[in-house]
Parts: sequence; structure tokens; C-alpha cells
Amino acid sequence: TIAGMKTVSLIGAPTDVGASVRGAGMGPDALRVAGLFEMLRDHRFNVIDHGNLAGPPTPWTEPKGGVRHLEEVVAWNRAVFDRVAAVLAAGQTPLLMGGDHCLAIGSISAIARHCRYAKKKLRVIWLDAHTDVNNETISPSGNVHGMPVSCLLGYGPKPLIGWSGQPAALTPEDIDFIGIRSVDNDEKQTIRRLGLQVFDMRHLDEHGMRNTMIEVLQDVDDDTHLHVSFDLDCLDPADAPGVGTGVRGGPTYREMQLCMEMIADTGRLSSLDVVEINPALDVRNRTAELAVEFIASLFGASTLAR
Ligand code: Z70
Ligand code: MN
Ligand code: MN
Ligand code: MN
Repeated sequence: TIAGMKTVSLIGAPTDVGASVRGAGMGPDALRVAGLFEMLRDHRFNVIDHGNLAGPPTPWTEPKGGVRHLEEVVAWNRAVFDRVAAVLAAGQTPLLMGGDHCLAIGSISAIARHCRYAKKKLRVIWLDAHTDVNNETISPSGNVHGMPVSCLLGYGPKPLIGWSGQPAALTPEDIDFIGIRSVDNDEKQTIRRLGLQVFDMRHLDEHGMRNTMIEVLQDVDDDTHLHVSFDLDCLDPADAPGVGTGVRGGPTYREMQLCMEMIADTGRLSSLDVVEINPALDVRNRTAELAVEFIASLFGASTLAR
């Protein structure tokens, strides 16, 4: 590889263990079929596909103590944590291909630990229709894909807390949410209590994506490790039908492209989760293809860049 060239490591986590709709486990192959590897290579990144991690099958049992599939969620996240940590230690950029959004617990915990050792300031941008800040006492579903943010902030099922080596991987100021339009009642209280920065669809309508992203990115500097956690249900289901829980009224294609390009312009993107693609609900792999387009922009492929 050329010296100084960035290496992007693709990590597949083929599971729907944190969801209650089946099918997100096919996400990694959908992204491969949509040409994720080739797109990154064509943009002159060195790319390694680590293949798929192994983990238990989803048992499809009822929640126990407010949580569904806790043991299996822990196993999958352990595998994700270990691989993301190894990729970061090798100086590479991890790109987690989910799988459902519960996997962000393992991914972001490993990143937070790495940032502490590397003395980097971690900033997370959460692109989602949902805030995923439920926990086992307030979740209406028991699905852990609705709880990763809470777990990373230190509130959630014990076996999922503290993986970064600190009680919490993130503080509320470290994370900004974009595209939000579905928040459960008790989540709303949590958001207010913790002072989370939620740029919901109303904010995007009134201020536009450009002003919103200027605000989100204002404190990103040379010492920042910028992580993007990209839930494809952030998009409008008319554009991205292949998701388990689509909510209408998402950002437009143009708005989301601008969001990705403005993140790319910081030059600080250092890790990425791409989650919740459900090929079983998709139309001819449209959602994975759309994801690849947005990931290209996130990695710096603007219209006039060569
Ligand atoms: C709901 C819950 C969720 C994704 C659905 C939904 C959460 N707030 N997250 N789809 N990606 O069950 O907690
Ligand atoms: Mn999510
Ligand atoms: Mn979501
Ligand atoms: Mn902020």
C-alpha cells in the first residue's frame, strides 16, 4: 500500500439479534453486492474485507427483564468490540456493516477506549429516525436496537455497560442526533434530563441541513475522532424501503448528500457503522445501493473531486 494511504476495514456482523423484525442479518452481503468494496477501492482507499463475524442465531424469544435476547446481544457485541478494537490498533478505519443498531454498543465502546488511549476527542453523529435511548426499564419493545445510546451513556442492562473501560463510553455532549422523528414517551424525558442534542426533522425543516451541520460540526478539530452511526431508517422509506421500521418524513436525498459531504469536509471521519439495512424488505437492493452512494460522499467523493 502507498504510505499514508488510508486503509478501510470492512467488518460484517450478520445479525438481527437486537430487532423484532427479521432480516437485518443480510445487511453485510447486501452492501457487498451493492459494490461497497469496489466503490472505496475506486476512490483510492486501500480496502480490506474481514468477512463476517460469527455469533449465535437469533432465538426470537420474548423479552426477559425488559430485554430481548440479552445473552446473544452480548455475544455479538463482544465479537464486534474485539474486531473494531483490533482494526483501530492496526491504524485502520473500521466500517461496521450491520446487522441491527444494537451493534453500535460494541463498536462505539471500542472506539471510545481507543480514543482515550490515543488522546482523541470522540464525537458521534447519530443518523437515525429514532434516538435509540431506551433502556430495559422504559423500552416499549425490549429490543436492544432501541437502547444502544442509553447503554453507551452508562444506563442499561448491566452486561452491556462499561465496555469502554469507563462507566460510560460517551457523555451527552459527545453525541448529536440528526433526522429524528420517532421518539417514545419515556425517551423524551431521558433526552431532556440528559440534555441530548437532538436535531429532529422540525429543526431540519426550519434551519436546513447546512445550518444544522455547521452547528453539529463547529467544535470538530484536529484532535477529534469523528464517528458516524448511520441507521438507514434515517432516510425516507420512499428512498430506502429496505428497513425494519420505516418512518415517513425523513431527510431528502439531497439533504442527506449535503450532510455526508459536510462531514467529509472536516477530514476527521475515522469510523462508521452502517446498520439496519433489511434486504428481505427491500426492492432490488435499492437501500444498500443508496447506502453505498452516501458512504462514497462520506469518504469524500464530491461531484467535482477527482
Ligand atoms: C423503538 C424501540 C428502533 C431502530 C427501531 C424503536 C427503536 N423506539 N431503532 N428501529 N433502528 O423499540 O425502542
Ligand atoms: Mn437506530
Ligand atoms: Mn432507527
Ligand atoms: Mn454537540
